Amino acid sequence: MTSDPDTPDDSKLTRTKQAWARAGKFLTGRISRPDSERLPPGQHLVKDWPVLDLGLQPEISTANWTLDIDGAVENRLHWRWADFMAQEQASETSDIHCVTTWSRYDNRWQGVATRSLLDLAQPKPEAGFVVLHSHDGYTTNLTLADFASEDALLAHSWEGEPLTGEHGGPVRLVLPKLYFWKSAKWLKRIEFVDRNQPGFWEVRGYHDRGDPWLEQRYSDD
Ligand SMILES: Nc1nc2c(c(=O)[nH]1)N[C@H]1C(S)=C(S)[C@@H](COP(=O)(O)O)O[C@H]1N2
Ligand SMILES: [Mo]
Repeated sequence: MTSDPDTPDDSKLTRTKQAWARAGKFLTGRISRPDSERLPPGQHLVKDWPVLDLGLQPEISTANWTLDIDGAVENRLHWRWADFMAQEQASETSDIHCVTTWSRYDNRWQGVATRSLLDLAQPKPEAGFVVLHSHDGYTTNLTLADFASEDALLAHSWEGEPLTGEHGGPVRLVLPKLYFWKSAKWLKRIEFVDRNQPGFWEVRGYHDRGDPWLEQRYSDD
């Protein structure tokens, strides 16, 4: 133990701050960048919003919509539309970066923060990964830490309007800090798992993580 008066080490505040540091409290995961550095390497800006998918756009009404949250969680959840809309609502404005090189700035999303979902579902200690399952058969994988990003949403609205079918409505993930293929459209199930399970594009040569700032487009092997 040090008795150096400049390094008080046992105040209540210090202990509280240490607990916050361990929990990652207040970590936003956001980096503020000047405008000149807002576009990740190799991207170009678009003003429209391209539609990209497997060519099969399932039509799901909110009346028939359900979302399952299962796997390695303490509390499995099965939400119908009213359950989902009764959750705490969040808004985020974020940029889209698609691996096919287009980016779109300032998309205003509304939905349920993934962190709210995690508070309810309580992933078990072994749940280090998440698999998203969609109605078109698409899957994509994330680490729990990426899924828990502060600005990640299960989005039901874009620019104040319900998310259209072609863009993944009723509900899609929006995870701004990774390339947009990680943001699964037509979400139907969120599965927590103890091992990484590469999804549709990840087994077809896309990078496992997909950080646009590191240009993690395709895997090296
Ligand atoms: N269910 C599902 N989600 C998906 C896809 C898909 O084919 N099916 N394509 C991904 C890809 S490659 C991209 S770039 C974005 C496109 O979203 P957008 O059509 O709303 O622009 O959705 C992602 N999520
Ligand atoms: Mo994409």
